[in-house]
Amino acid sequence: MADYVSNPDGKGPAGGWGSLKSIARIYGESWPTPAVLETLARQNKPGGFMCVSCAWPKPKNYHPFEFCENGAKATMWELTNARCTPDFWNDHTVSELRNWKDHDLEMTGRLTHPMRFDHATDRYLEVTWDEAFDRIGRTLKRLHHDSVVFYSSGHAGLEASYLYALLARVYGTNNLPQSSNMCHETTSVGLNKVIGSPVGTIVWEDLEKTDAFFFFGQNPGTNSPRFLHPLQDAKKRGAKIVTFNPVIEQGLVSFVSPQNPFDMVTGHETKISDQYLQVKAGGDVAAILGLCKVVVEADDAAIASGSKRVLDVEFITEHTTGLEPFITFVRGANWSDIERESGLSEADLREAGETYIAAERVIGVYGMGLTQHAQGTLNVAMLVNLLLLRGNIGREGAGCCPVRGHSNVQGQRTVGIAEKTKLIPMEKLKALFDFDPPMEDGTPIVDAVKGLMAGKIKAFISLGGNLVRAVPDQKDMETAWANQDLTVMVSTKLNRSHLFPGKEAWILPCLTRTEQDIQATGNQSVTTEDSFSHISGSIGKRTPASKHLKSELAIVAGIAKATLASNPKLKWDDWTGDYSLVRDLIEATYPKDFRDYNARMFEPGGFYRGNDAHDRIWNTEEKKAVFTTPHRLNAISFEDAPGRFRLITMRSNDQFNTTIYGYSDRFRGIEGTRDVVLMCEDDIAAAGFSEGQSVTLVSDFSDGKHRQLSGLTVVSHKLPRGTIGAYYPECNVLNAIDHHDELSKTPAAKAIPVRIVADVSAVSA
Ligand SMILES: Nc1nc2c(c(=O)[nH]1)N[C@H]1C(S)=C(S)[C@@H](COP(=O)(O)OP(=O)(O)OC[C@H]3O[C@@H](n4cnc5c(=O)[nH]c(N)nc54)[C@H](O)[C@@H]3O)O[C@H]1N2
Ligand SMILES: Nc1nc2c(c(=O)[nH]1)N[C@H]1C(S)=C(S)[C@@H](COP(=O)(O)OP(=O)(O)OC[C@H]3O[C@@H](n4cnc5c(=O)[nH]c(N)nc54)[C@H](O)[C@@H]3O)O[C@H]1N2
Ligand SMILES: [Mo]
Repeated sequence: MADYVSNPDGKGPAGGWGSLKSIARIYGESWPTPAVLETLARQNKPGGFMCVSCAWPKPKNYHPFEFCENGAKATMWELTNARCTPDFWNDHTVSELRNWKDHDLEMTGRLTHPMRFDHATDRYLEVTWDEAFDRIGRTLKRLHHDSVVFYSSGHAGLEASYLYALLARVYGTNNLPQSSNMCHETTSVGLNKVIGSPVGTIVWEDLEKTDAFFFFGQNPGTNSPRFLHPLQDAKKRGAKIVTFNPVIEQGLVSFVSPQNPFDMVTGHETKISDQYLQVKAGGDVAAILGLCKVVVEADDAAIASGSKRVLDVEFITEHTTGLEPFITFVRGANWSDIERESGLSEADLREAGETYIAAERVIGVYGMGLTQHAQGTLNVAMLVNLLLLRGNIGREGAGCCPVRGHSNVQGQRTVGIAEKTKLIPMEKLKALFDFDPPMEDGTPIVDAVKGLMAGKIKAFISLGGNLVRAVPDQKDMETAWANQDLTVMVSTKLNRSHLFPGKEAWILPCLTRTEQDIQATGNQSVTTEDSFSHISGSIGKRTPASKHLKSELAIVAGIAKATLASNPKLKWDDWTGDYSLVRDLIEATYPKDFRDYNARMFEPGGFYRGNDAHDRIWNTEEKKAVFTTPHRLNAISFEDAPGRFRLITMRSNDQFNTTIYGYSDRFRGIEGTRDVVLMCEDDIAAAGFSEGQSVTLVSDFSDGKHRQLSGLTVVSHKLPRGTIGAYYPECNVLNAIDHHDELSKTPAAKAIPVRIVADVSAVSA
């Protein structure tokens, strides 16, 4: 605790005027009309539209403006006046655009027309929708179903997603990987393994009742800023917050609510974390082991003195398995190993452990800092161990809270976008649609990318996303992507994946959730599911960016009609005309989750789909919650070595994944560039570098393959020794496709082994 200060580099609290200024900057660049304010006022409210940014839940009792800095940026980014029309291609070729930055590509504006890539001229050309569907259908019919992948990024609503999964299965494949394969697959696999739930267990009311939040590798200030409001409320009623993060993230330090006039005028900030522990990247297994050790020692002392037990014995006996070997391991662990592997002191861990014991109800929050590691599922299991010791799952004010990414990433999985057949009620699909669903598992992202590189995957349909930029081994991915027979991208803006067109390549531009979606029965609403498993309706009211756009659902139906044999049960036109019919199908397929779906979709705060672990029903193999004895003390797959660093790939406050809004990471004080590497002063000195020097990061992964990223400026930042940081997606050239979580195959993007060398030009300059 010694050197934690509320305002580490004088950068000011999260929220507040900085947040309004940051929104206004995007306004200056691309905000079209004052009508946007009207749109923002409807964001995340019943009868309005659900944010296109992250999956943080929408409260029943909403604020006047229920959006955050980054949700507003995401909305305005979509509502830009700029248009990337067919004329754009009169002046540019695809080869030339490869030299453009991600930011500049998306700044060209909303895509307006369906386009086909023309190899002769190296440009995209305007086509009609009929031509696009017809030719895509013909190519898909020619290809083998195993060689085609139907990817989705978590944007599209439940209705389009359900039909997309149906299209893939009737076509003959379960190749339905999703963006969550790169983030919370660790949760789907790891949390499911230990508590039988692939998603978090808490609901909104738990946030209001908890006594303590333990944060592991999740950054609410940037990635789920509306979370800062319940955190601020919790602090006001005396709840404690303990944070484990190698980087000091401003949103976890202090917050000024832009929704609160008093706070805004006085600059009154709420201190968020009571204790901030700068764990090493990959050091959480040991850190959590330390916390468990404090709990077990306190319990042993309670037994010896005959006082009240610290473990929740009743809960453990009735609901869990595996305590004995785990507790033996904990007793046997020694503090010097824990300190070395976590980078934290025994004293600091004891203090955090005491906070954990003192709290009656605890919520464990986590994000990519736990999931994107070679032992990510072990990280998740360790957090669950800690929670189970005191019965902190399935009880009011307590539980496990993985904070999801894309706005509908969780929901897409719920309605069938999944490569694993065991997750899908195939018999129901068979009965509803009169076809034989494929019974072999499909491919997750890592295997799909490897299949591409090996030439086995020949076509990718992308419902959103920018996979070329999002996956490891980006350079090889560019070549492999362009070698495909067919690439189809359903997109809103131009991105790098469009610049590596397959032999036949299409861009199909779609409406976004803020826009009207007029079909045969009028303006359609769609639904999404948030991180707390609540389903909310969303209605767009804005005039579409172009009259040539189609909805995601209509595009899916268009491809399906052109590809699949006719079948009277597949009523693509009827479904496109009236999305409530699709909701009926979802309800018929998943009756327990979607009871009275059409009637309940506009309930304030959304309707709750339910969660068995929340009710202490454990759908694990053991039918109990499982204690996991760790097989190692860190979450990485390599040894430390002199000159080898653990690279965290970071998100700035000015991006949404591969969409780069701008070059201001104001919370970390980095302005005007993303080409930086953050290191602590001692590491800079030990390596013989100086601040401002230009360096190259070189992969030090065990396969020995050469991967590098040059031209990064060294910036001094308060980090643990041996842990360095640089931005995603730029760093994806450095990661290896084989570097992933052992069980879930989530790419390990938070501790990439690298070396650092000085750039020659910089040395001689
Ligand atoms: N504005 C904005 N919002 C977003 C996104 C965005 O890019 N921009 N992306 C969306 C998506 S798809 C997702 S999945 C989520 C991602 O949201 P988060 O889960 O918050 O993801 P990151 O920012 O990648 O990393 C989270 C934190 O982990 C810390 N960390 C890194 N390594 C370790 C470690 O070994 N241990 C611990 N304890 N901490 C570590 C990092 O310092 C960082 O603060 O956000 C969603 N929301
Ligand atoms: N090194 C490293 N790599 C990472 C990560 C990391 O932390 N570090 N994070 C990983 C994570 S968590 C994720 S989720 C992935 C993200 O991977 P993806 O989901 O594939 O990428 P995005 O950047 O979210 O996709 C952006 C594109 O989506 C399109 N789009 C935007 N809105 C819509 C819409 O409403 N509909 C449709 N159809 N298209 C739309 C736009 O054309 C835009 O260019 O990256 C992963 N990669
Ligand atoms: Mo994500």
